[in-house]
Amino acid sequence: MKIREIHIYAHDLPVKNPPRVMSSGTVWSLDTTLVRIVSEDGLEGWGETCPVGSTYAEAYANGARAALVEMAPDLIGSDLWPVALHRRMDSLLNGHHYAKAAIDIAAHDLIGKKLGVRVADLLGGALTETVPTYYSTGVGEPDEIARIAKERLAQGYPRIQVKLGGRSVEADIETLHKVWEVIRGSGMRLAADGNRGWNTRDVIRLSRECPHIPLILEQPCNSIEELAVLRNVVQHPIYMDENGVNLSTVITAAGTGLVDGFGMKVTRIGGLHPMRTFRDICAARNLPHTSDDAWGGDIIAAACVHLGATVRPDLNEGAWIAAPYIEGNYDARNGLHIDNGHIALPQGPGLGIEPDREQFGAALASF
Ligand code: 0XW
Ligand code: MG
Repeated sequence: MKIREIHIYAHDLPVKNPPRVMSSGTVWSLDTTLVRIVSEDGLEGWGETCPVGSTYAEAYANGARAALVEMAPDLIGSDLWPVALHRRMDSLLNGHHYAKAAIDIAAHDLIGKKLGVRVADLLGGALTETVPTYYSTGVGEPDEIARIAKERLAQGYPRIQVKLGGRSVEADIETLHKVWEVIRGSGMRLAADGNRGWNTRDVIRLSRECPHIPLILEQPCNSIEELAVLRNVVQHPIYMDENGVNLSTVITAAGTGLVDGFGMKVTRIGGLHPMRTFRDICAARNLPHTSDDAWGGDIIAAACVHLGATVRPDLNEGAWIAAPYIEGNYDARNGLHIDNGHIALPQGPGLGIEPDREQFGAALASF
């Protein structure tokens, strides 16, 4: 199966009730990049990559598009099967996983359509038809975040991730205490996501002042070295998110016991093919993880949910999608939505999404 055409689109995704505040930056609207691949037999597959602003990860929208334009001419005629496709992409450009991921996702969509199977089945087989998700708050006032937590608990979310950092640690500690007051005893799991925004001093204090709260500390500090410092000092489990930039880092972090789990992004690690390996490494070491991305519409959401359906249930921390924070869908009929804290796995072949191409306007570049 070979690539005949590649088309690249840009699309604006305004944030519902803006802005969204994280320790790494504040965003009002997200600039997403879509990729449409046409195979030699005329089938189409869609991919997407959408960094959440330019300061969350080492990724930004124009960077994704520049990398795609760099690779695309030399991908025409390339094989769509993931091993060959990734070898080809790596021979054209070093790094830039978040751009390669859009091609990888489109290839999975296309192969699924060609074979008449869902992407979850290409990834090893769905273990569930309703994938758990979690709600991610912004950084906000303690009472407001506790109110949101209560509301999401009532809506059936099994897990909440509270964004913290970038302000006084006292406000973060107060927020966690107030959230715990409303979810205690409910079974709802709690992640305290610093998004790299704390120093080790503040994490140590936060952990000591929340001894009774069974939270996990997600990407508390900026570097792997700081995570290693915390490892021997704090009592709370530590998950790696932003530092998990490739499989090599994941192998080391899992193999040395540096972390207790991961928040993982499909595009950060290069797409569904490496994500599948990541999932299996985590299973081998009994490490829980999410199946997320930073942002994006129905295409990236479907990719996360298909992968999320294949994660061992006892390790599944959920597939996060941006649907609650954006208006509308790319596919009015099959677009993804959350019901009772879970997302129904799309049923059609490939990703199971038929995007309304009109929404994206003319392609920025076609090869
Ligand atoms: C909650 N997420 C998966 C989406 C946001 O953009 C950031 C991210 C995270 O966990 O850091
Ligand atoms: Mg995170």
